[in-house]
Parts: sequence; C-alpha cells; structure tokens
Amino acid sequence: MFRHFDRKQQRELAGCEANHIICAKRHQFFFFVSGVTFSYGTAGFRADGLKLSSTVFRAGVLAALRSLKTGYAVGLMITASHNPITDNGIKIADPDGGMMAQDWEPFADALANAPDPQSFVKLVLHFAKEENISLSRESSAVILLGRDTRPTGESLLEAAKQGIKCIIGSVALDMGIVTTPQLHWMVRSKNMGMKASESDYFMQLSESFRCLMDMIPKEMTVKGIVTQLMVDGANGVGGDKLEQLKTLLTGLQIQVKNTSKQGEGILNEGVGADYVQKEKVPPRCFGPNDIGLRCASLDGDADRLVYFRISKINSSSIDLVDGDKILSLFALFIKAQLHCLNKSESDGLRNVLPARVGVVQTAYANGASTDYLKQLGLEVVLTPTGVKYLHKKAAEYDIGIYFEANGHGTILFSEYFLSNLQKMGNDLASSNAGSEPHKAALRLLAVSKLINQAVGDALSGLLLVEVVLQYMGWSMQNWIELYDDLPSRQLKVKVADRTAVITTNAETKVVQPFGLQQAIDAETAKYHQGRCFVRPSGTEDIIRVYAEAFSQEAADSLARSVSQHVDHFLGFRTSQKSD
Ligand code: 16G
Ligand code: MG
Repeated sequence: MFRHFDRKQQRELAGCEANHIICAKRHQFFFFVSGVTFSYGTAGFRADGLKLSSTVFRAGVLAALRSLKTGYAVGLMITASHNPITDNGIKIADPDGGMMAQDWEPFADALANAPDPQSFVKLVLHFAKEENISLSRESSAVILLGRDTRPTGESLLEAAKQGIKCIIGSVALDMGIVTTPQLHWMVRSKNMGMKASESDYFMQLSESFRCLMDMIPKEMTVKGIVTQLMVDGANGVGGDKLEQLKTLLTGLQIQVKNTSKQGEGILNEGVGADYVQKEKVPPRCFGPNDIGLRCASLDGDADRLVYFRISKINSSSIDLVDGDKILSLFALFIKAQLHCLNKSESDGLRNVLPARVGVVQTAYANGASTDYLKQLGLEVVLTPTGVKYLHKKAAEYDIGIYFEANGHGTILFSEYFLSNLQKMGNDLASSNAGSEPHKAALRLLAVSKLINQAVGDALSGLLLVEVVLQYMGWSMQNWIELYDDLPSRQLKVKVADRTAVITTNAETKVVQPFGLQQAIDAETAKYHQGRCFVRPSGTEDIIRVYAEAFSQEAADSLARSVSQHVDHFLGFRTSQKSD
C-alpha cells in the first residue's frame, strides 16, 4: 500500500515551530509492509530486498536526524552481509565510524514500523523536539551512502536519497559500491578532517602495509615463508576491492577467486566467510589444486575474515583458522611489540610506555582460545554477540583487540596511547634510531593505520595477518598448531517465541524461562570439558545452541540434548499445550 503525505500534512509540517520543515515530496517511497515488524537488531534492518524500500527511505530520514543531532557526517550502508542475494539491509554508521548509538535503536524501530505517513511525521517531530534537534534551514546533515553488489542496492539507494531529502538542507554523498568497513572508515576519516575517498583508503592500507613489511626482521625473510595467498571473495564487493588493492602491494601475491564479476557465481552461495566457518568446507572454486595453500575467505560485505587450508587427506574438508585464532595471532604480535618497546636499555634511562591491553570475545569463542589468551597473561572479557558490544568494550583499553569467532574484529588504539607512542617514537628516532624499541614503536604506529579503527575490516585484517605471519616466520601449519580447538557444535531450534529467552553474563546464562539454565547445567556436567549456552538469534527467528566438549561426539550429544530441553521449554508443542 503506497501512501502520500497530503497537503494538510505538508502545511502542518511547514507551520511547525520556526521553520522546522520536513520536505515531504517524493513520498512514493512511503508504504507500510503489513505483517512484518522491523527491528534494528544486531546489525540494522534486514529483509527481502524487494520489500525494503520504505524502510530504507525511513532510514534515510533517521540518518539525517542523526547527523543533525551530532553535528557530523554519518554513514548509511545498504547491505545484508552474508545473507542470500535476494535479501538486503540498511545500517547507520555514527560519526566516529562505529555503529549507531544504541539509545537510538528504539526510535529507529518506531520509525521503521510507523503504520502511516501521519504517525511517521508525528514521530519525527516528537523525537526531534525531545532530542533538541533543530530542523531549521540553517542546519544541514551530511550522509555518506554506500552499497554492496546486491541487485536491489541501486533502487534502495534511491529510496535512501529520497528519505534524506525529506530533511531540508541535507546532503547525501554517494560513495558508490564499497565494502561496509570502507564506508565506516570514510565516515570516520571525514569527521576527523582527513582524506576520505576510496583511493585514500587504499593508499593508507598499502602504505602502512609496506612500512610493516619493510621492518620484517632479516632472519625471517630468509626463512622463505610462502607469500602466496588464495582469497575467496564471496562473489561480492570484497573480492573486487581486493583486486584493486593488491595492485598497490609488494611482497605478497594474492589470487582472488569469487569476485562479483559475471559468471563467477552468486553472492554468498556456497562461498564466503560465514559459509566456510559454519560448514567447515572449502568455498566453491577451491579444490584439490589448492591443497596445502594458505587461503582466506571474506563475507559478502567484507567485514568478516577467516583463514583455512584444504586438508591433504580429504579435499572437501578444511583446517579452519577462525576469528579466535586471528585474534590470538594479533595478540601475540602486539604483546611482542610492547615487550620490545619497554625492554630496558643498558643506560636504563628510557621511559617506558605502559599500555592496558584488553582482549574481547563472545561466548562463542572456543574455550581453548580463551585459555591460550589468559596463559599469555592477557585480560580477557566477554560481551554479548554483536560488533556493537565488542567494539564498545575494546574502546575502554589503550589497546583493545576484539574478535568474534565468525571473523568480525579489529584492534583499537586509544588516542591517548597513540599520542604517547608518537612522542616516544620521535624521542627514540633522535636518541636510538633503528633500535628494537624504535622499530616496535614504528610497527605499532603502522598497525594503528593499517587496521581499521572504525570497525572490523576483512581487507585490512588480511594484510595484518600476512605481515604478522612474515614477522614471526610462521607457516600456516605453525598458526594452526597455536592451540587445538575444543570440538564444538552449533544447532538452531525453532521456537514459538524466541524473545521468551532472556540471558545474562554475556549470554552465558539463561535467566528466563525459569528452570532452563538448571537443565543446561545438569547436561553440561555430564561431559568432560563441557560448556554450553543458548541465546535468541538477533538475525533469525530461532534460538541458537552452542556446545563444546572434549570430543566431537560429546559436543554433538550435549548440543542435541540441550536443544531438546529448549524445545521442551519453548517449542511449539509447549505453546500449544499452554494455549
Ligand atoms: C551480525 C553481527 C555479528 C554477529 C551476528 C550474530 C554486526 C556487524 N554483525 O552478523 O556481529 O555475530 O549478527 O548473529 O554486528 P545471530 O544473532 O543470528 O547469532
Ligand atoms: Mg558482513
């Protein structure tokens, strides 16, 4: 059902408080999708791409308000990440390049679900008043727009532009087809007064990569670590961008398969980081010819990264190197650089630079990785699932390293730490140039430029992995052997109402329904090294069950029996009985 803003509404809007105007033209994008409730969820609104234009139009209005509220540019990205090609989605990047502030999510939900233009306009005006947002002609919003390669992206981009136009004086800057992390990076850079185009992004990544490669210790370069990397681009935007980026890199030979070029395959179908990590099989176009090679996989919008190696014994199975092992590799490297930086010199006069390092994971992190990180002496904290939680926690440290097992993650450096590091680097350049502490300072500074400070980024993460492997002189085998993952199993349970499950302690314990946690505990106690938790998915209408134990059979059995408990407590049979 399409509805228009009528003349009366326009008069009302034009007449509301001193020049507060919402220009309600181009209203063909306003319609109400009955039977669907939109929720901003873990990572924005997602649905069938053909049903999303009204939601994207509304998100355009939302983004413009967010920009007016903060006084800075914000981002609006049209993507549904690893979802099927027919889906699409929309999310907003805040001025610092991170996710939209969580306290705006209820407003986003209300806007997305407004049943008619009148209620929509009312909501906008009410919220603007409550948040002290001036809708006058003098204030202007700036919104950077990006989209991935999905076929519905182009028309949704138009819907977003029309939504943005509704707030008079707003400026929409179309950044074209970009990865999600590129758009977040652009927003952050623009607001910091730095160059923010795609070529600036490629330049920053390739220059900091070169700087790090130039400082690989000689003894490691003679070890002849393989510099060849095979990359699965999920048939999406990440593969295309890597093709461009790799032309600026030296010291690394990248072959990209599964770009978005015609004939290469369908976005996310049998390819991509989510597929590889969940199914534990090689993506399409990878086979016996790739056995033993170092391979990486990006997801559909290139904010997830996992590595894998095709097994010698069975070319349809892989050794997976997930986000936990990427995190562990990065943590080792950062720790080594800090150690070097603070190593006492013979004169004993040099100042040290203390750094509070924090590692952030979710309950999905394999128990073996958490043990490994703790053994390194690192502070490890868990947050609920979703980048917005991990990122926020990591930002509390001087150096915060966060990763989800599924490959989302980055390393955050505090401004305070970076300015001290810069000072120390300068001092060392004049007193002790070329020394190990000096190199460590330069390396850390280069890492802070290479690794995306706005959000997890598969392209910059991949370059850092490659640098660190070279620095350590490590083969893929060394990395795989860093620790042995505990066998694990994930299952989905369809229930009558997933919101009936309420969790606490970073989703590791169930609070409601009462009795379910006791049942989980009783099952878990039956297995050596058993660990199990359940949580409602933020992206699908299901409950997820995760189990870990000493053997694969044990993990499978624990996951199965806990799924049965979930079904018993919440399944359709239960709800029918109680009806
Ligand atoms: C989204 C989240 C990801 C999370 C996943 C969990 C972002 C950018 N992405 O993909 O962090 O791990 O959802 O999905 O926040 P689930 O709630 O369905 O398990
Ligand atoms: Mg993604």
